[in-house]
Amino acid sequence: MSGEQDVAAVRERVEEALDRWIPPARTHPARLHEAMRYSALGGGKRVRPILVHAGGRAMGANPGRLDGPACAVELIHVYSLIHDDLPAMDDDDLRRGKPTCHKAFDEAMAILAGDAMQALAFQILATDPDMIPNPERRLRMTELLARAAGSRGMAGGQAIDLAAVGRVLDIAQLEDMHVHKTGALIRASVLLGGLSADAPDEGRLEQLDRFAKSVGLAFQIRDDILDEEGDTETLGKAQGADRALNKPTYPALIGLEASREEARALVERALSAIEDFGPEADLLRWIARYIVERMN
Ligand code: GRG
Repeated sequence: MSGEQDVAAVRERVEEALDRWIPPARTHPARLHEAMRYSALGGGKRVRPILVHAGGRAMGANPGRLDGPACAVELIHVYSLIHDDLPAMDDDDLRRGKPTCHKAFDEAMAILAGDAMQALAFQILATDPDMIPNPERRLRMTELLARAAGSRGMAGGQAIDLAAVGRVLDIAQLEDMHVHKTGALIRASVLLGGLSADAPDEGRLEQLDRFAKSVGLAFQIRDDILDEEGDTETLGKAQGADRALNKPTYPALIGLEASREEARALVERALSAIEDFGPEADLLRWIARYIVERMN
């Protein structure tokens, strides 16, 4: 099976699992369930669920145990996108190629859909009958996801981001923002996979964590590069560069070519963290490369 087919199969099983976990659109309260399904189903690259499956496979976990944690991280991610798109935050009209949740529904429903998704993520970790049954392990996984999503993780990263508006950040401050805002959930994804194995070796989990830290930052740098290229394409070179200077990004701070080089170097560092893993880590290797080469 090629990397693309492998990833397509993971996407499909996660999509089906999300469809089962999110209540049907016509069930009470229907409008909220519609909003949740609208935002969570049929879109997105599903990078975090793929990382759960890839991390789990690298540690020998049964794939059936991975769909629950994969859905849980994707729900946290989608909730963050819905809230990030609100007028109080980024005020975006489009997400995943369609109107944002608050545009398709309304602001109140978008807030509630995000809230309910966050709750559902933890409901899955607490109740999924297919996940690893060991209660201590499940508690550890729950704590891991809660910390990654919370004030010292993703939500904290968003607060750092909001505080940075209109200020000039140096590279260390920019990295600190990304480590929290996107890096924490990416790290948690790989580890939730690894923790789903029967008896995961702590040393190997540590290697997975080093892999995920580098991949998380590379993901963000690639995101900044894609933004910069998009801005330059749509606004023209001078305006694109102007706009980039107003928001803290890697290309704005160190330039496009140095950003590309940094993303490549981070992926190499990620790959070297797991170099003694066998072919069971090939999906992890594939997704690391995909993250720096992706075009959306
Ligand atoms: C509102 C608590 C709260 C947090 C928001 C992650 C985040 C924090 C906001 C997302 C805004 C954003 C554009 C961040 C840059 C990187 C990123 C997370 C992009 C979107 O993730 P992808 O590319 O999206 O994985 P898809 O749609 O493919 O899932």
